[in-house]
Amino acid sequence: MDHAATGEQALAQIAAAQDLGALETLRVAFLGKQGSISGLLKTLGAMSPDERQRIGPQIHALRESVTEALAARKDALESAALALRLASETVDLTLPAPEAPRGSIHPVSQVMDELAEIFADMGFSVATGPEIEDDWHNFTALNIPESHPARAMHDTFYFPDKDGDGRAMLLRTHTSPVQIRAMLDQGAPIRIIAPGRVYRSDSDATHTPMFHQIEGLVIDRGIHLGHLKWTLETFLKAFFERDDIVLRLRPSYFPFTEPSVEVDVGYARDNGAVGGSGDEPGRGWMEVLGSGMVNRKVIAAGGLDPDEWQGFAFGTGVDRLAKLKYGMEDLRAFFDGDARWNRHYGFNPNDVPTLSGGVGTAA
Ligand code: 2NM
Repeated sequence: MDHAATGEQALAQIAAAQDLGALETLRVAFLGKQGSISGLLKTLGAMSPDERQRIGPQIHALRESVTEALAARKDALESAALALRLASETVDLTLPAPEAPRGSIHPVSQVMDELAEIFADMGFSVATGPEIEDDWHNFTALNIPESHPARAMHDTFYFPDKDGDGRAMLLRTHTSPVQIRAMLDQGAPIRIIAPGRVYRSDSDATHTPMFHQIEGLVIDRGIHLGHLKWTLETFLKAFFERDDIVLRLRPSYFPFTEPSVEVDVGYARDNGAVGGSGDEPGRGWMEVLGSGMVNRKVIAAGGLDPDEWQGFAFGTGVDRLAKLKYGMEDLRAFFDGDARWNRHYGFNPNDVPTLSGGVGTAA
């Protein structure tokens, strides 16, 4: 057997291996358990001492040279791969900086983020629910009877078919069904805000068929109007970023609250500032929120005992809040997707609202 010839052939094959996979196949073929050189080593045991002394060193030398050749080829292949990668991943530091991102945050998204931040600080979490609802969650559970005008076809977008339980399906007209679902799913106590899209068949300068609402719900033992007033005052001061906010609470009516309270904020026209008493010239009251103590029937529909649990709720339009705070003219332009409007009123994506940094810092 000519081990020198075997060696030459092996070294040639190793030198010709084009990738690490081919090289590994060769290593196994030569040095693996069933490998040819491993086979040669096994023949040493059956040799006479003379033979072993003559042939043993040849086989060991063969193994040595093949091992070295494999390592050298592996090195070479790896360096070549690295060189290729470095060549393709060059960065030319003399080029100008890449352009900054051009997108901006829509004022509605910005205000929603501000609201979530403000209410999180008061211990509220954010709850969401389906935009396609049934009339039980959207109306019945909220003490809105069949005959109520809000149920009329011209306000509500209905689907043509009923669901499996025979309930009429619709696009939710407010986010209140989220609160009903929260009561049924979580039980009490509850502190949530429910922001999201709602739909009503209505369109003019101050109404769009889709708009954004935020509602809040607090349920606990012994909740009363004082908690409601403090919460809304604290929220409005944080949102408008001033301490001189004056609230006016007016008695009102909603089917889901009793008593119901409409909340106005005082404003001054001359300097555009919000605040002050609305009864002087140039000043007025601006309606910003609807609210009230949750009706006993609604608490019961939420699966809770109204003798044990009380609560307050409130609701307002996010788009309207954005308009008030950032001064847009026409609500319809909010959803036109006009890039010029978006650029003008949009917010810097890096300017995330935080309580510590100020929730309303304009871009
Ligand atoms: C408003 C005004 C007053 C309200 C009530 C509820 C619920 F589900 F807890 F009964 N959610 N939201 C509510 C109360 C909403 O919006 C103008």
